[in-house]
Amino acid sequence: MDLVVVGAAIISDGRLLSAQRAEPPHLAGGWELPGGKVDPGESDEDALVRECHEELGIKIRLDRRIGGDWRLSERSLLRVWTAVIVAGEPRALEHLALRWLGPDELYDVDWLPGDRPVIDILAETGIT
Ligand code: 9L3
Ligand code: MG
Repeated sequence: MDLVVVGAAIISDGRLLSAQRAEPPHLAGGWELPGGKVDPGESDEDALVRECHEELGIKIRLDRRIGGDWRLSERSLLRVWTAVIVAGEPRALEHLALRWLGPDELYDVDWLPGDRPVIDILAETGIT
């Protein structure tokens, strides 16, 4: 069974939120869509709302799924939803930094390889 990781493409005022990982060492410094592992017995959607609260201190509402299962590694896959913030202001509680990216800035950060194809879809379809 693959480990399911969920990620949020949080969009606000036409900009996408990117977050710089602090760990593990081989991923630290890379940028990702915030999120994390789904716990046993938890739905993907609940996990994503929980992770964004833990990592960013915000409450989000999921909007639409982007693509299907994005392979992260031999054992794990990534599922992504677009989302909007319904409460709070994102803070880097577990990341090194946060950055809002406008439509022309989507490739200004060094995305983790697993997230790149998702960013390509966002760039093609537009983030607003
Ligand atoms: N991961 C990759 N892209 C993402 C996210 C949220 C996570 N957008 C990878 C990094 C870790 C694993 O998935 O190897 C689990 O993520 P986390 O629970 O450490 O955030
Ligand atoms: Mg995480």
